[in-house]
Amino acid sequence: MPFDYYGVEPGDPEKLRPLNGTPPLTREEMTSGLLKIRPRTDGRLDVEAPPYWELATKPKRVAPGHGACPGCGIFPALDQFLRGIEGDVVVLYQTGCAMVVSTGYPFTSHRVTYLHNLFQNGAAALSGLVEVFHERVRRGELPADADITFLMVTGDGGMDIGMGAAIGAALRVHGMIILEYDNQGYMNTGSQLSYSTPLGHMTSTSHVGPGEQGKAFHHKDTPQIMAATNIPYVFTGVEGYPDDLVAKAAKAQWYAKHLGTVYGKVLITCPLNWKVEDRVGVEISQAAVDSCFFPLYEIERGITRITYDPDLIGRRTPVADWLKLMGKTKHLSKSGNEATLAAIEAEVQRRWLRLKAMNDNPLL
Ligand SMILES: Cc1ncc(C[n+]2csc(CCOP(=O)(O)OP(=O)(O)O)c2C)c(N)n1
Ligand code: SF4
Repeated sequence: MPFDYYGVEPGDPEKLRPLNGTPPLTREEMTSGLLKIRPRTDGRLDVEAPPYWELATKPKRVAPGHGACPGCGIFPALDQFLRGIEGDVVVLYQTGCAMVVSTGYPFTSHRVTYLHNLFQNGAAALSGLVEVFHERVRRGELPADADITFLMVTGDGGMDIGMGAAIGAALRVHGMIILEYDNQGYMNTGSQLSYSTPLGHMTSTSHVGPGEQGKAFHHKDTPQIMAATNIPYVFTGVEGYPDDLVAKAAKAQWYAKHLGTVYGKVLITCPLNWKVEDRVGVEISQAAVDSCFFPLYEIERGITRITYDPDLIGRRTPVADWLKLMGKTKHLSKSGNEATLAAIEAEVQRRWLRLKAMNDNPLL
């Protein structure tokens, strides 16, 4: 009898069927030909992308009809990102809402090759797959023109528990993209705090009441952690600014294919646990950017560039305006919480000024 773990069921491939009758996508269907990348003399890239609406005809790699809550920001943001990626994609999802709601056997929402892995070692597993792929091409076991982009999708909790594996993949320079959707908590298991939950935010493990005012310490700066591994490309994005996200996806694909690991963090809205209406996700993500809580920028071959500067276009808003939009942070506008609000504002401004300095100085 072949060795296997107790309780593993192989499943019946005959039973596995796509949601809504949406069949797997072909490489041709996933290639728009509308995105142009040109390497510059300084080694960085120029991207020529059409307006976002022109990419609307590109089919969705994740079929509609999955079980995410109404208004969940994960799949709109993921869809925007994937519209900037051309051709064949293999995706690995770490455990979390995105995986759970899209893979209820015998259904699948994934119209491309999909893997699920243990929560904490997705980056290790996918980096192994990347190497297997290149080795099999080298041996002639796969066609010489086989061309696949490898993408790992993870929540912010996955980037806590899987941080070591993600840094390991980055240090080994595997050609793959790690895309973190940040909903500021471990939502699939009941909205526990993650290290990306900001100061003062309410979660099921950072309460609001007489003895506690939400999370007691600031959120970790994951893009800066990943940038410190010297990977060729790091970026941030939100659903509310799709042209920015698509251009970054195109760069991410080029770097993952030619130079090594890419990391991107996309802030998304979780209506259920942020206690907001289903329809306000875009507005909230834009407010997070305009208040400089979540700046849009990239670090390309070590050079930081702010890709959207609300100060320069007169759109800068107070952080308090963003916090007022969410049930989980409404308490911060009430009397008694002034010190926490001031601490959030001070930290947002400190990180923003540091980013501006990095934008202005290629040595930083
Ligand atoms: C090693 C391990 N620890 C804990 C869990 C339980 N667990 C499953 S999903 C999840 C939270 C995931 O959070 P995140 O990555 O932020 O994704 P989200 O649910 O917010 O989409 C946890 C703790 C697990 N599956 N494996
Ligand atoms: S709990 Fe939040 S992140 Fe998870 S599916 Fe619902 S809205 Fe999306």
